[in-house]
Amino acid sequence: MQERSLPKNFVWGAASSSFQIEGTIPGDGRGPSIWDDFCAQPGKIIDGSNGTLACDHYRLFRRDVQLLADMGAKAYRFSVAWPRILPEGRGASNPIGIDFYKRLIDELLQKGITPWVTLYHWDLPSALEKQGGWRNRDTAYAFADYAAYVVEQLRDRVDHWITHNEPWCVAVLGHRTGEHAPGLKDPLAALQSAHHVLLSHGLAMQRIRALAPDAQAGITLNLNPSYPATPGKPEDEEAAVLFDGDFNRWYLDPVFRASYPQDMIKHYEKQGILGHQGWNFIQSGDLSTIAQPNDFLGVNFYSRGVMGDRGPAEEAAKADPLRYTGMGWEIYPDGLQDLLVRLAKDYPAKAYYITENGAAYDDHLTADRQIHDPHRLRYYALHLDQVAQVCARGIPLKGYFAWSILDNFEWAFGYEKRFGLVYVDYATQERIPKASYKWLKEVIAANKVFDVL
Ligand code: IFM
Repeated sequence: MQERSLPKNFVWGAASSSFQIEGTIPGDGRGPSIWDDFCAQPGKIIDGSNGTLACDHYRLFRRDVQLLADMGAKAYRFSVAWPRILPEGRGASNPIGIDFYKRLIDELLQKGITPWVTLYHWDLPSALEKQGGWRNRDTAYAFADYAAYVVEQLRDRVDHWITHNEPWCVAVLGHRTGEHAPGLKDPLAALQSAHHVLLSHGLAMQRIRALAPDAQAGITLNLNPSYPATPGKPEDEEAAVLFDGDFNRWYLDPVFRASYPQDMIKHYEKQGILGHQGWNFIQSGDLSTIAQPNDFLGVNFYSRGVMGDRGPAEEAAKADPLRYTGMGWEIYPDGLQDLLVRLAKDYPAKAYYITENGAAYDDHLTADRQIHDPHRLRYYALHLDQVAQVCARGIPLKGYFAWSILDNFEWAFGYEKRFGLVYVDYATQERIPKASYKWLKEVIAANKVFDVL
């Protein structure tokens, strides 16, 4: 790997989300979310855990901001918990909740770290789920009102807004496969939810523009470039187009082109999942609402999809930490460059930011309480090498947020999967910066990616 510089003013940061790190302290006015409810259902979270304490960031945030500052982070991407702000999802607000974010942001600003606020990272207020959650169009309007309230409260401190994190996960993992809250296995509910989340993005963008005209605002999508296992083999090629449609284009097209992809409309129709009301949940004018001009697209990149049979050798390779992460996700750094080249061509944006990228691996504390995480460090190095190459091609990739600053609650995997640059000893809440953190700190200081292998 050759040494490569990043552009001047490149935004280096790390990311987190509310439910994954904050903890839910009784008596602070926060209402329950669908993730509290999901965790309470036996068998949903692999280690039976929940978000009650998580990283106790709600109380320890100053320590965590110091860790970001020590690493040299220029920006921190975190999410606001909707049920902390509006415990019932709409109506009365909770001043203790908004005050928490004001204190967090003040701490960041004092340390010269720019806050990037995600308005929705999956913790929907339970009260709204009782009314149909994202299947219900009203939730899109409730989200826009919540977003406007948060922007009003924080616009004196915040200039970077992300409406949603990974609508694909909300729709598909939450409503089609049931792996995430609210745990439905209903493909029609997934399509409805995807549409209402996208609609709520557009509605919230309008409110952000009105309230904070000088702020930068956009959405974060998790994108997974797809490849045929055997290039040229028609079934694999077709499957790759379908995967791309379901995973990427279903979200990119409405946001950038005010339309849903025709081939996917036909595909879902052929699957017979639409019911007698057909596409009625998409109302006239929705797509132009969704396609608000964005200042940037946030891209969460972890891996790629390969469609078709890759043979038995590939199955065996899953145990190889140089080829697969601890999540069983293939390490394919070239995919990051392929993806950004494709985005720049098909979905041109003023700016792109990698708003998440990182890897879970099993970490082991040494006797002197260190974490040597060579595989995670290698993952970062290989991906940052691609980031530098993308920038060198003149594509406006303007920043990179590592996922995540801390080990945290990895949804259905509970605390078993560690994505942090900083190890969290959950028994004591001690924070231990890993070798990858120390390496990234040097990279940020040099504004250069260099070899570590
Ligand atoms: O932990 C998640 C995060 O909440 C959303 N993007 C992917 C990460 C790793 O799975």
